[in-house]
Amino acid sequence: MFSFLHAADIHLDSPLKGLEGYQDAPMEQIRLAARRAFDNLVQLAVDEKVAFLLIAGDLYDGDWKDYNTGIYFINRMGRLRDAGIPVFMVSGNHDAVSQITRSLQLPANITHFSHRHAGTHILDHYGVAIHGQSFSGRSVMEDLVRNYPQGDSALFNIGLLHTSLNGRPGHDTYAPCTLDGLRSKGYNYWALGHVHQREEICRDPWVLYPGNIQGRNIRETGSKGCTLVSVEEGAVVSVEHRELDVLRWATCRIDSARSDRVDSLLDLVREMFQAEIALADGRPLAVRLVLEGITPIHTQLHENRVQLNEEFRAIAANLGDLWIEKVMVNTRKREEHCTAFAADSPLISLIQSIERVKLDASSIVELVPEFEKLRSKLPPELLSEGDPFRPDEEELSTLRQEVEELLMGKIKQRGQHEN
Ligand SMILES: [Mn+2]
Repeated sequence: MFSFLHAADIHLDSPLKGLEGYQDAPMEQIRLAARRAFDNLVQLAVDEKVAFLLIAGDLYDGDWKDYNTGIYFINRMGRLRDAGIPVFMVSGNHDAVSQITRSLQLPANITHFSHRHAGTHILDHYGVAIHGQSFSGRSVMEDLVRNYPQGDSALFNIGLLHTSLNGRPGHDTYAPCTLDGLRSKGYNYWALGHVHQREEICRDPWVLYPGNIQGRNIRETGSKGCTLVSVEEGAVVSVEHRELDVLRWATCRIDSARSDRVDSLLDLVREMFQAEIALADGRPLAVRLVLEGITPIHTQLHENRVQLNEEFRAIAANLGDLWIEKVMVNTRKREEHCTAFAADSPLISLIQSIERVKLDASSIVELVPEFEKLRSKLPPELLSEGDPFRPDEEELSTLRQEVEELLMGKIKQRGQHEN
């Protein structure tokens, strides 16, 4: 009987993007989080006395700024070497061979699979064969699985692979392959990387994304960690998610329909924050607050935004280590705007057309053709995490609400003058 750890998408020392604009962001905590989560991974491997550790790509976020990232990694791998734990890893799109121009000699307990061909390492003591191939460049568009050897039925076979499978929402396509392709190799466990949200694809055989070990921004919410796999007599007997993250990201959605007064909304927010704090189990929290629903206090929420944001921050400060990343007011009002005007008012059709405006990501691009030209000149890694030209539905909806409120306020003022 033995166990092993499967981790992926560690993105060591990934730069903080988009946080510069916030004056109260816990920058140091966020910046150090990936390393501290990685320390937790090393500690877990030692504590669980695992047979080996697998890293399924994107250990690094991109080229090292200096050698410190590599030195740090080597130091932690030395701890595993001293504990007798070997490490097997492949490179992914972020840390492909061509992406990392600096290099350091790795400790002897690390096996880094080649990008030239699929390789196999046998661990005789455990009866395990580990198969893997690294990315050579950022965009590997061929199906790497085809090169992987057939599993040896006398051994427990593991495939280590960085892939988007047949496509995953929110993740770029790299090394596409199919579940049938993976199955055809006759392996017992496919240790995948690339998708940052933990996902069990299949149990026979096991095909799994462990998710990243630490959320890095508001798109990476919830518990983060690695997967601990136990094997007995050549078969997987247990697969467990183990939390490693040191700071938790969460989105709190408040249904404002339940509030007819701002006070009761504040109570709802407090309750939701408390629930998230309980889930985070002592970790500091970074929270996005989204107010939704049809509510009678819609206009109040929009008019008093600045004051309300401070109220939310005060609630957070009172509860503990909770930072509000953003507040999005996405509520709607009960009555139609038109009811404020006589049916024959010339303003009615203007209001109706404002209410009909739909914004989606493609219409934003269409509005300004230069966007696409500008966008195509940006390096792809800038766009992979939150493309400024492709805001998500929620951001667009908030934007639309704000514009509508602004226009309606002006129209109503004007309407009153005319009356
Ligand atoms: Mn990746």
